[in-house]
Amino acid sequence: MVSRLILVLGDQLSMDVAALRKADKTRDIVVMAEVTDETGYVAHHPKKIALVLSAMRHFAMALKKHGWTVAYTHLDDAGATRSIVGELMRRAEEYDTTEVLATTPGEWRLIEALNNAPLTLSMLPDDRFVASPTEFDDWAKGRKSLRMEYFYREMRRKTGLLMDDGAPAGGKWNFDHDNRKTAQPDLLRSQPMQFTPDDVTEEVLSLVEARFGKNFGALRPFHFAVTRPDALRALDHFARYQLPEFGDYQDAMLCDDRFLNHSLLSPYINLGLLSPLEVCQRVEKEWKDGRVPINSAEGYIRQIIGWREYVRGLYMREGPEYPHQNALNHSRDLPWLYWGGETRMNCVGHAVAQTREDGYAHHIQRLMITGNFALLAGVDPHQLHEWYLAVYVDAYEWVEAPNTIGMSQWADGGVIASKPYVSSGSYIDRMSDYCASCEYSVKDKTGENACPFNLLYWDFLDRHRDRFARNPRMGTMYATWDRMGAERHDAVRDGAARILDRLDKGEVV
Ligand code: FAD
Ligand code: DLZ
Ligand code: SF4
Repeated sequence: MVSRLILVLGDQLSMDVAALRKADKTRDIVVMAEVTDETGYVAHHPKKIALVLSAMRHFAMALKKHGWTVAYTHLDDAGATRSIVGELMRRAEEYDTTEVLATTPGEWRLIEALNNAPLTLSMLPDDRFVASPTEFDDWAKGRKSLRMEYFYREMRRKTGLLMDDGAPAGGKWNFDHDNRKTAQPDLLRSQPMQFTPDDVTEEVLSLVEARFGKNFGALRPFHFAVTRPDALRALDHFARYQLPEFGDYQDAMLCDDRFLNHSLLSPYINLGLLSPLEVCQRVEKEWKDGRVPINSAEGYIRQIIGWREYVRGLYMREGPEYPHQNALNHSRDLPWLYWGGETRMNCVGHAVAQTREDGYAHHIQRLMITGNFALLAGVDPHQLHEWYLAVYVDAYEWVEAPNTIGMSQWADGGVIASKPYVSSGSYIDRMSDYCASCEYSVKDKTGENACPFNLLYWDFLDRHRDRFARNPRMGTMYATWDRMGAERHDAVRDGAARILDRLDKGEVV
């Protein structure tokens, strides 16, 4: 019988991925390829490239151990092409077959490239997700608004997670109300598990250093898991030591604790090393066994079968043009401070420094610090999208674009977020300890020393009054603004213009 080529992409590293389940070890060839189109479609953080390539190499070794024939292309192989399709064509010639079995890629870019390739392609649904794109579309059809909360309830019913005889465990679907505690620095708080690079990873680190050392981000130290057994250890560590207080501190930020109780599991789930359902089942078990309170278990499970599934469904539904949306017509260039340029804003400085060093920032830092600032400053959402796609080790367009374009920048005109996620400095002050050591004063609403978030927040609302004043969730904000009076309005507008002018001139803000 003729061999088929079984494509396994760098974020499909699961023995259970659809194309491998359908393949035949005795005759098929697994194709895996490190290619410059993938390592270079944005200037990825060096840690992200190292993580993907090392995890790919380890996965190929595991496949071989399980008896598969693997045609693996290393980035530096002589004769290698630039692209996934190029490598499939090369292997097709080598193995004298044009038949390819693939699991649907996460991104439209690659789906389209594969569909246009002169190959006999079968593209199987990526069933690592709880909901298929069709299920999401069925849920979305005919709804006026696509609120995550209602989709999440469907996912709870479908998976049976945290369900009690058809009703939500604990009597409520959502315990977010209990999840807004501020955190204190705590030396005893457990941090995500770290791993020491083995020889394979060291070889990848040298390659990445030589080829991508100039990209934004520190390559070393490198402590990520690159195999499924290690990713399972990271999950176990999180479930035992960090999960119990995950809910309480989900929205908190601290200068000296970059991770708080966040799991740092997104890189492993997105690569395929962990399945989203097994992660949720483990979390549910911790709650069932009485080791974890319901607000933490529910809060965590909601992030995965709620937000993660929802953004994926939305990305597939909205199509390839979604990352180009710009409902507010924002056009400011991404300020240099996002690439590590000097800033006096302690919160942004911390979020960016940590992004550079770790390739990681947690959700509230992404949404309410870097995202919030960009939205208030009117940054071009596509430039910001490319930044998020590049700088985080867990970034793939299917999950990053809805979070950036939709949730964070309101650039999709409100498909995801019923109102823009904007805040003044007081929210940041309440949820973090950044303001206490900032050069700006969060208490000052106007003047040279006023927190830029304070100035830009009111200026943003003022600039977009036509769009948002009638939004029922924003009425009180506009009423507050209106009560401030003309003199304060002028001071806010002048102060905001000063900040924006400095950004445009590349001066320190
Ligand atoms: P935890 O706080 O421990 O959360 C648990 C898990 O829930 C995560 O591992 C993740 O799988 C899932 N999750 C949580 N929130 C979301 C969400 N909003 N969307 C999808 N999944 C979620 N997440 C990515 O995986 N890749 C991205 O490229 C990405 N880009 C983002 C860009 C912006 C502007 C924003 C606001 C959020 C983005 N997120 C992204 C979502 C979220 O910030 C990360 O999933 C989370 O910070 C990962 O860290 P963690 O594993 O410690 O998360
Ligand atoms: C992110 C990434 C990188 C950096 N490199 C590769 C690679 O060399 N080969 C590969 O197959 N995949 C890589 N990936 C992951 C892909 O970009 C990912 O599969 C698509 O973005 C679809 O989600
Ligand atoms: Fe950020 Fe403003 Fe607080 Fe400074 S004062 S840390 S700029 S919110």
